[in-house]
Amino acid sequence: MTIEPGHPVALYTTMYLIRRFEEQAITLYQQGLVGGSLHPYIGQEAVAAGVCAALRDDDLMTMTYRGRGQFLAKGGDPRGMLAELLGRADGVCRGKGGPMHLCDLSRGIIGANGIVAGGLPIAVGAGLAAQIVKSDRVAVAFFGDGATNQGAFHEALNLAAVWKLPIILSVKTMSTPK
Ligand SMILES: Cc1ncc(C[n+]2csc(CCOP(=O)(O)OP(=O)(O)O)c2C)c(N)n1
Repeated sequence: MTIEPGHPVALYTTMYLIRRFEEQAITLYQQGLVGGSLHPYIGQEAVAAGVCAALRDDDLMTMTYRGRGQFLAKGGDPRGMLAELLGRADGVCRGKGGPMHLCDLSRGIIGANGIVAGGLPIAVGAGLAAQIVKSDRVAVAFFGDGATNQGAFHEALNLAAVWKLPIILSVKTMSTPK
């Protein structure tokens, strides 16, 4: 039996994977094994699962430092991400990105960003590139409501609207454990 993306079982499986990964990540962080800061995605699993279920593999995505949920939902490798958190050479960014700067170009994950609103202009650039090469792929930017106070947020939305770019904006407004 094939379970299609978007099926409730597939969505729940993704949400469960994210929750369990984050719980383990918190444990590892508390043990001092994760470099930098760790911003949990617990409580927002459904957002990543739902949005990413509607994406194709070649659609592009940016997220924040709280981006591990989206990384998993877009098909990123849990083992590679875990190794990345631990700073290992077999991590998805060879251990140089850590928990806040994940990317996996093979899955269209063009980058998590430690700068609030930093992913929005990058997603707009990805949308512009898709438009220029006449691809029907889309670019998605995940961000928190704090990003709406940044100039980059307004500049990105303005350009996306004026140029009619294939951009999806996914903002979360709930508070999350820091
Ligand atoms: C440009 C910039 N200013 C300040 C910070 C420090 N900072 C880190 S997280 C954060 C709060 C962001 O809130 P929000 O965008 O709602 O996302 P959340 O952390 O709640 O997911 C701030 C101000 C930063 N990373 N980047």
